[in-house]
Amino acid sequence: MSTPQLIRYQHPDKGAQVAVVVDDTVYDIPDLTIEAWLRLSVGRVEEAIDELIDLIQSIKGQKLETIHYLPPIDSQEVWAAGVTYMKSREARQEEAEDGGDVYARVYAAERPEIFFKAALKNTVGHGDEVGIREDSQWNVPEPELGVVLNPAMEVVGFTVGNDMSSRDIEGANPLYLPQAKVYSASCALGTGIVLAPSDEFPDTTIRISIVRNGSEAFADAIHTSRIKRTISALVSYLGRSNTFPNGVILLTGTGIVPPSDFTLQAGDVVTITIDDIGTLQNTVKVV
Ligand code: DO4
Ligand code: MG
Repeated sequence: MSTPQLIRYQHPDKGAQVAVVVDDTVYDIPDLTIEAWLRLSVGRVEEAIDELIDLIQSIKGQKLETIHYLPPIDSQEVWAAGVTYMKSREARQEEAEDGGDVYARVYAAERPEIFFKAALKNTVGHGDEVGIREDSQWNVPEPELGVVLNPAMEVVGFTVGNDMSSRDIEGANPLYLPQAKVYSASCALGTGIVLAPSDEFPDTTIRISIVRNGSEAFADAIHTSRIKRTISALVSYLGRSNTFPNGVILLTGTGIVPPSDFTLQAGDVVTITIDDIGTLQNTVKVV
C-alpha cells in the first residue's frame, strides 16, 4: 500500500471535499475537514492515520483521474522559514542593495528566520495559477518542503510548497519582505499531505523545472541534507509564544534560486517534485 495522502479537491456536486488517496485511488471522507483531522490527531498521530486506513476499507474508492485539486489546508496558516540553505543566503546577499549582511547574520544565528506566508485566500493548489506581482520585475518560485503540524505542533506529514518571491522588492529593503512574499496566489501547496510523520527531514531531493513556450528555461535540484536547520528547531521557534489551534504548515526554505538574470513570466509552467512526497505544478499569471 502506498503512503496515504490527505487531499482536498473540488467535487463537481459537493464542493470542497477531503479525501484519502492510496494506491492511486481516491476515498472521499464525507464531512471531514483538514482542521478536524489535525485536531483529532493530537497526541495520537499514528493512531489517527491507522483509523483513516481502517475507514477507507469500508468505502468505495474511485480511480484517481482528472481532479481539481484544492490546497490541502482550510483554516491553517502557512508560515515559512528562510535562509536555511547556503544557496538562499548567497542569493539574498547578491540581490540586496545594501550588501545583505542581515542574511549572513540570520544564517549563522541560533534563531531562524520565520515569517507568515499565507492563509487559504492567498494559496493555490496543484494545477491552479500561481501569481507574480504586477509591480515587480524580478520574480522567482521557491521550491520548499512543507511540514504539516497539528495543534500540538506534532508532525503529521509533509507537502510540496512554492514560496513565490519578488526579489527586487525584497532586495530593495529587508523591511519590504511581507510585500515580496504575501500577495494574491503567492503560495502554492499540494497535491496533498503525505501522512508519513517524522521529526527528521525526509532523505529526499527537491527538484524544479520551469518551462516557457514549450522549452525548459530553468531546472535544478537540491537534497534535503543540505539544510542547516533541524525540523525540531524550526518547529520549536514557530511555536514559541504562539499557538495554532487548527494546525499549521511550515515551509522549510529554499535551496534553489535561479540565476540573477532569470525572472518568471506569465504562462511559465513551474513543476516542483519532491521524491516520495509529490509533484506540484502551476502556471504563472500576473496578479
Ligand atoms: O529572507 C528572505 C526569505 C528567505 C526565504 O524565503 C528562503 O530562504 O526560502
Ligand atoms: Mg522561501
